[in-house]
Amino acid sequence: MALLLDINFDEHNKFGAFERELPDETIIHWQIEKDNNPDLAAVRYAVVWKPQPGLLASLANLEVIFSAGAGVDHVFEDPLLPKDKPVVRFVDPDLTSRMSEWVVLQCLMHLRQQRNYDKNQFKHHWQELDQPIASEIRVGIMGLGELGQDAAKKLQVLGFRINGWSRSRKDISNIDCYCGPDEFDDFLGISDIVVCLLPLTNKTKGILNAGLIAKLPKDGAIKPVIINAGRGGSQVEVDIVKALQSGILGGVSLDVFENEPLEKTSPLWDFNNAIITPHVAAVSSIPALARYVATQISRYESSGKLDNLVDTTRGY
Ligand code: NDP
Ligand code: OXD
Repeated sequence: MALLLDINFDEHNKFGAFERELPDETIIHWQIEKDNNPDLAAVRYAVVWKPQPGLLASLANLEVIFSAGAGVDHVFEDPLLPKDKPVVRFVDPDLTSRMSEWVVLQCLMHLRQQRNYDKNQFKHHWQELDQPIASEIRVGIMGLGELGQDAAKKLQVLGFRINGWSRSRKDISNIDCYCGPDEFDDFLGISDIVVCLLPLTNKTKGILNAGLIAKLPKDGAIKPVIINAGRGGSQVEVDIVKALQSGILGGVSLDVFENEPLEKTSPLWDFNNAIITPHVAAVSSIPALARYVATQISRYESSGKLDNLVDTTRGY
């Protein structure tokens, strides 16, 4: 049996992790070995991030596709994706904790006006700024999945008031849960900070747009803020730029972009109240990913079962 790895974030040279976790399997590192025409006939499992289009279709004995990240939109972008193969996404406490760290950091950056203090520091300017407390702020989390629910819990510890919005109805203690398009406007109307942790699907594409921004509260303790670490395809950057220019939005934190890397000419780089990170909110740890894949393969081989299967009709 062989496992094929087609992931492009190998800079940390942690590939030994897969060999350690799956010592009896042949591991084919596609990015390194592709020019040597490796034998793909034995490949039953593939772990991919933005796979080379057509590669998965060329694996005659492929059984399971593992996404190297929590999101799977990059897998579905392959026009030749074999539709009959199960797709498993990466769900792991390591990834979840990383995302919650980022989300909590961003909420606090905006709450405590850290960017304004940074600006004043560089001017050697001593000035106290208006300071609401977390319990005055309503954070609306779009996407109450693995990541959204963990971020919610950690924000609650700091006192933030949490609302959540998902596709299906949820009942989670201490979270005001909204669901579906019918309850979206009510959810937005009470969300001072919107945190988007949605997958990219045809229903979530472009959802962070001027219409959404117009529905955010005007009576909050801070001006509305948008935080997005879901996918860049969910945001309409031209609308976000206009809302920052007009002052409707008090700030944004964006980890993902319509086009990545974000173009050098994008106006988003230059707002003091726009915090930009290069799609690093929750990078998959290679050792954690290798452990996860090895556990799943062992379970699959003994029982035929897999966790965290993607529903291909929903797209996530
Ligand atoms: P989950 O599948 O666990 O959760 C997704 C949530 O989004 C669910 O609550 C789901 O609702 C909700 N949702 C999906 N479609 C809709 C819709 N049309 N309307 C309302 N709610 C919707 O995913 P994760 O929490 O694990 O990950 C979320 C996303 O985060 C990933 O898909 C990926 O794009 C992104 N991500 C980004 C990273 C980064 O570094 N920037 C790192 C990791 C992930 P329901 O519960 O009803 O199904
Ligand atoms: C993911 C990501 O989906 O890093 O895991 O974007």
